[in-house]
Amino acid sequence: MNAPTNTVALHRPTAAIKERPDATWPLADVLALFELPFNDLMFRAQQAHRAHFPDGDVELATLLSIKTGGCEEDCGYCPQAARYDTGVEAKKILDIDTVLDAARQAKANGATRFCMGAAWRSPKERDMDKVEEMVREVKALGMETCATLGMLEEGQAEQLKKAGLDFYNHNIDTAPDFYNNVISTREYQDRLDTLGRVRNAGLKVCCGGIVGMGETREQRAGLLAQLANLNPYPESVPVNHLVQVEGTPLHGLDPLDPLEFVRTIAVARIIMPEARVRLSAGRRQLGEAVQAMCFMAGANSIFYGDKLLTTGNPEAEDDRALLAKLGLKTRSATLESAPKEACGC
Ligand code: SAM
Ligand code: DTB
Ligand code: SF4
Repeated sequence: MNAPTNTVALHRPTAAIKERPDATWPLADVLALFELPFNDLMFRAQQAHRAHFPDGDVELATLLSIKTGGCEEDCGYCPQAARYDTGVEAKKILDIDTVLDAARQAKANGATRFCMGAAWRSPKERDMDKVEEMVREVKALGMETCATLGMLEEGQAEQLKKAGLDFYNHNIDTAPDFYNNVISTREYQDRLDTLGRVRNAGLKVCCGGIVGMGETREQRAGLLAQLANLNPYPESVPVNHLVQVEGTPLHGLDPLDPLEFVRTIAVARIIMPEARVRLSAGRRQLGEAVQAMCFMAGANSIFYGDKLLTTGNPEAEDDRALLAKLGLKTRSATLESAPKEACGC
C-alpha cells in the first residue's frame, strides 16, 4: 500500500489551545445547537471549521490492540469484556517487535499518529515497563504516540510522558446521567480523575465518547458539554458510533439516525473549534455519503487501517479513495513528532 500523496503541513500545533477561564457551554446552549435546522447547524460548523483549520486537512491515526480481550470491566458496549460471550479471545500483551512492525507499516501507509490500546481496567507496574518501551520506540520512528490503557494511578501519566507519549486517550463515553446505564465497574468521576492526571503530567488529552447507545439527544448534548467544559477541552475528540457486537448488552438496539450522528459531529466542531474531531468507530456502517457529511460538519481525523481494536474499519485503500474523491488532503507529520536527528537542528 502507498502513502497518500496529497499532504499539507500542519502549521497550527494543538498546543495553541488556550486555557479558558471558566466553563462556557451550558447544556441548554449545546442542546439548542442540536435543535437548529440541519442546514443552519452545518453552516455554523463549516464557519468554525474553516476559521480554525483553513487547510481543511484530515489526520490519519492508526490503532493497534497491544493487549486484547479478557478485561474485568463491564462496559456494556465492549467486545473485550471477559464477562460477555463475544468470541474475542484473551491474548497476552504483544511483543515489541510486533508493535514496531505495525507502527512502521502505519507510517508507510501515511498515518501520523499510532495509538496503542489495551483491554485493561488500569495498567499494572509490570505492564508499564513494556508500554514505555513501545512508546519510546514508536516515537523514535517519528510518529505521534497515543496510548489508551484504562485508568491511571498517581505517577503513571508522568512515566508515560517521560517515555515520549504525546496523547493519552481516555473517554468519558457518555453523559453523566446516562453513564450508569452502560458501566457499573467504575465511576464517571474515576474517568475525570484520570483525565486530570493526564493533563497535569503535560500529556495532550484525547477524550470523546460513543453515540447510539440508546441515549437521548439531550444526553448526547450532555456528553459534548462535559467535554467542552473540561478546562482546557481535549486536543483530540474521538466520536464513536456504537459498533453493536453480538454478546454485548448493547447489541440489538435500534440504530441511531445517521443525520443525528452528523449533528453530533457538527456540534462538537462548534463548541471545541480547535480540537481534532475524530470520526472513530462505526465508519463501516456509516457509508461514504454520511462520512462525507461528517467531514463537511467538521470531522478532521479518522482511524485509518483495516481494523480498530477487535472490530472492522474501512479498508485503507477505500479510505484513500474516499478522501481523494472528496478532494481532502491529509495532515503531514509535524516536526514536533519527528526524530531529533531528522529535523536538522
Ligand atoms: N480499556 C481501556 C479503556 O476502557 O479506557 C482502553 C480501551 S477501550 C476499548 C477505548 C474506548 O473504545 C472505549 O472507552 C470506548 O469509547 C470505545 N469502544 C469500545 N468498544 C466500542 C464499541 N463497540 N463501539 C464504539 N466504541 C467502542
Ligand atoms: C476511541 O475512542 N475509539 C477507539 C480508540 N479510542 C481506542 C476504539 C474503538 C473500539 C471499537 C471496538 C473494537 O474494535 O473493539
Ligand atoms: Fe475493558 Fe476498556 Fe472494554 Fe471497558 S472499554 S471492557 S475497560 S477494554
